[in-house]
Amino acid sequence: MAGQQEHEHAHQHATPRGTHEQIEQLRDKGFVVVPGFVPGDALATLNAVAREQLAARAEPLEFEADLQYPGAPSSREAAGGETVRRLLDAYTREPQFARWGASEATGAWMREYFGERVFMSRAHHNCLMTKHPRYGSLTGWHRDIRYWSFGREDLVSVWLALGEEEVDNGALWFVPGSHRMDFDASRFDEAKFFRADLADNAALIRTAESPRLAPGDAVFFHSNTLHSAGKNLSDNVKFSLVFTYRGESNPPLAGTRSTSKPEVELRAVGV
Ligand SMILES: O=C(O)CCC(=O)C(=O)O
Repeated sequence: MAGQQEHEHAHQHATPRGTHEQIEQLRDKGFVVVPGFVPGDALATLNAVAREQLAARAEPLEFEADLQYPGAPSSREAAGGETVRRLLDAYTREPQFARWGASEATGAWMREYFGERVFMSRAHHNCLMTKHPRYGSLTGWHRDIRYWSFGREDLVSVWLALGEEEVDNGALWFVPGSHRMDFDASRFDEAKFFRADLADNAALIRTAESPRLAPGDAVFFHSNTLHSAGKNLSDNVKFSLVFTYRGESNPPLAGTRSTSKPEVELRAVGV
């Protein structure tokens, strides 16, 4: 029975092999899993570096207590108050992280998606996300576009799973096709979370999928795709490396937080 479920699960999230087909899936569903995106050796290095970085607790850091999402410690002084949620600015923090933030494979994929030069935004994501057992919080339904100000709502994030990600350790959930839906502002709360208490929203949320990620898998998702994540009920910290990209013709709006850090161009080899 377990085998059968696994088969159905795998089938449900079957990923086309080629970039072109993966892009079509992203355009259609708002997310696509790319299995084995980080090969074994690089994955072992990233895992070692991620653990070193967490142990060193070098700034800039974001704490669970800062955000106060459901399940977070009530303050930095409370039990678990020092639980890290994000090790920020992954790109400048560690060369191995930078290598994956600006990898050749990601650059090629994004240039095909955007059809023009590609830049990584360092203003949000650009982080190592850690989800801790016990004090790691759950994240309500939202679109990541709330974090940014760009001319067009068309950015793509890449979430690299350094370990296994599944429902029980706080994996992401996505609402298929939600990046193409228009929602009235009243469907969101003041913090731009999608209100799960509204019947229409709840019906949509029931269609969500949580793709299981194996270590080294990546999930690419659109900045308008509704997504959420649960708590980590396992005994181990979950590590994910997350970066976001935009096309040349869609720069951040002047005077906004999205311009706060220089971006990184992902150049084609030899250019
Ligand atoms: O891992 C989580 O709790 C969700 C993270 C997320 O959705 C985000 O950072 O936008």
